[in-house]
Amino acid sequence: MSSNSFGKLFTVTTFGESHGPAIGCVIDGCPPGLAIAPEDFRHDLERRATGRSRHTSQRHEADEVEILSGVYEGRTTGTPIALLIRNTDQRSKDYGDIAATFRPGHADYTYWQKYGIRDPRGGGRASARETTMRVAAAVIAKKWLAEHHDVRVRGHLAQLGEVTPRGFDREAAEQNPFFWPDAGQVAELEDYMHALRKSGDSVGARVDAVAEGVPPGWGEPVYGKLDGDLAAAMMSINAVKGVEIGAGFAAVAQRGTQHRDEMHLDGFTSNHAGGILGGISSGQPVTVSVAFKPTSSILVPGQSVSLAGEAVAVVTKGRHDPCVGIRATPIVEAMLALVLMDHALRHRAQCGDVGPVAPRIA
Ligand code: EPS
Repeated sequence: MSSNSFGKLFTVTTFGESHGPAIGCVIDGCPPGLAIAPEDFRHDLERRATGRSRHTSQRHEADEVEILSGVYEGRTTGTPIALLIRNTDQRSKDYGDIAATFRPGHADYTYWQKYGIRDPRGGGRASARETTMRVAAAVIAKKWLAEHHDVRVRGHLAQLGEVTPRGFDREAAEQNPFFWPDAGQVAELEDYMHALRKSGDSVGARVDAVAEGVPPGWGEPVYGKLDGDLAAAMMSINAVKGVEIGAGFAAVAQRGTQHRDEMHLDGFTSNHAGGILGGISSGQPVTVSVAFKPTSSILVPGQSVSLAGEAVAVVTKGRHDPCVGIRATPIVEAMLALVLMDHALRHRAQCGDVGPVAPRIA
């Protein structure tokens, strides 16, 4: 069974390939009565889109959302919500060479080994184009979480190659094409990306996201841990090679006296746990950090093999991202919102009768 669905009570199934006629998703389990309109999707889809800055792939899609079902007179009805976005700017000829070989570092080889067939145009379903529908589905989740729990999800680019922010201003992150939290470094990043593009190479990135307002109790311990589902959700994003919750790998060198978040009636003294203890939200901000590998589609020749089993040097031309992490902030936010939405419904289903439990410290 091929798994293209995500979530247990708020389920999202995405479909479509990068150069097919359209991409889409079906959301099942959305509570009724939520006001949703096509224009609600515009902001986040624009934040994710290619072709909006010179630092990303120059593919330019309108990304107009068609709501095909599940919404009546502007409100969700509780029935499946189907969203569709038509592809309008495919350039399949760019992938002619790729059909006969495998880009090192890309999913070309593994898709071929698994299915014995692949749609090479635009990387088929392995293309980052697929993330468009995750962002669209999360628009609904973000809205419901904000209206019912005052939960807000925000992310930023925390590292670009070897460059890290000198300062931190979350509002600044929304004012530049990098989602970078230090306005004073944007020019430096632009120079960095200019040099990278000229080199024909690519670079990795780190994206951090936080969900504020998450009440304690979300997450199902042992095999339904909130952090376990968050890690799986982030690993499902194209090019992700690592996920940290809270202190993450820094916890290795911490002492218990440092890592534990001591508790007082007015709150915790720190948040090394990233808002999750024992797989269940603590009421602190839920924090996640995601590592993106450098894009595989690059102009620098790489050693590979052809479908015919010959040694070849692969050079990938066309429209690609020198760093997929630059547009990944809204995608990481989306997966964080989708996991929280699913667990909010799961917690309500099982523990909806459990009111606030004293003492409540965060
Ligand atoms: C992308 C769509 C892709 C690329 C890019 C991002 O279009 P295509 O499938 O035609 O290549 O422009 O994919 C990559 C990450 C890359 O470097 O090739 C998207 O919609 O995010």
